[in-house]
Amino acid sequence: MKNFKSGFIALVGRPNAGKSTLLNNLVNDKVAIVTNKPQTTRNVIRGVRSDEDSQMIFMDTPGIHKPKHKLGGSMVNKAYGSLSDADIIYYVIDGTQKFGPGDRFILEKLKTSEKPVFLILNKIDRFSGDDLIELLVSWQERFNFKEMIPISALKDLNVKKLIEVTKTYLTDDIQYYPVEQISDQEENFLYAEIIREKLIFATKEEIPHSIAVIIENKQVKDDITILDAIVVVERDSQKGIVIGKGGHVLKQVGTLARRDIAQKLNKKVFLNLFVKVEKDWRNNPRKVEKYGHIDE
Ligand SMILES: Nc1nc2c(ncn2[C@@H]2O[C@H](COP(=O)(O)OP(=O)(O)OP(=O)(O)O)[C@@H](O)[C@H]2O)c(=O)[nH]1
Ligand SMILES: [Mg+2]
Repeated sequence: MKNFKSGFIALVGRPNAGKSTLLNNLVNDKVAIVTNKPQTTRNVIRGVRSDEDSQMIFMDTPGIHKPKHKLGGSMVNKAYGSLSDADIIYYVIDGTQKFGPGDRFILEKLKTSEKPVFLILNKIDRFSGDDLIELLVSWQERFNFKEMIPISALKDLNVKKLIEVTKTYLTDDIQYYPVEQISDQEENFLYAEIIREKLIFATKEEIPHSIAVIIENKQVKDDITILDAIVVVERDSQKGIVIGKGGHVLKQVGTLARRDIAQKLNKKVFLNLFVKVEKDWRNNPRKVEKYGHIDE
């Protein structure tokens, strides 16, 4: 193919900046779960965007934060790991949030990389033009960004421009993935993530962070897929909340997740959810590996 270009792009930033929303927008599909709660993403998720003369492999990463558990430590390490795999780095920020110690910390990390770093100023649908210029000026002074691009990942503002600019930085000429492939995720991981997304929305405070989901069994019978999923929590009290009075919370989660999975599969889905308590699993390296989907 003449003039074909490709490359790997890491999306890094603080939790809740909109990295997963941006990944989904860039690949025109929902490959990563999105919630309004920070620290939603726990793994590096690759999304592939192919067109006639380019292929971009975007790596969504867990939000960089000060870890309080082994799980958090593993999440942050994965985000760092993506920096070395990348050719280009998008530093995604939530433009509605003040510059803080978290940003300072990430910028120090980015200074040790020699790769082009773009500032992706996200959520511009939430503020006015004058504020935007002021913000861009303040960020310009903090780091030698190769590009600064204001966008709204959610409202799809300026994302096309981001893609065009990124194309000019691609240097490889290898087609890494078949054109029809948009993600590197295992099916069962994706289903577990969809269930986890619904559970995060259905719970609050520490519970969303304490939840893990794994698919224990999958059976395909004619045009029906039967999934058995285990929802892991850290305490008995959390188990009660996740199940809800008369099972109503789990039932609601199951309905929403089943709908999404059926849509992905274009098939009928039966979803059985089981809740299990694994005391303090987020601090147990072996359990973090198992429930945090480390080796997928
Ligand atoms: N208003 C507005 N909200 C956005 C935009 N992009 C993302 N959001 C919202 O911000 C929240 C966090 O989005 P995510 O995409 O999950 O953020 P993330 O950076 O992947 O978060 P972690 O996985 O926790 O690191 C969600 O409620 C999104 O709907 C945007 O452009 N505008
Ligand atoms: Mg995310």
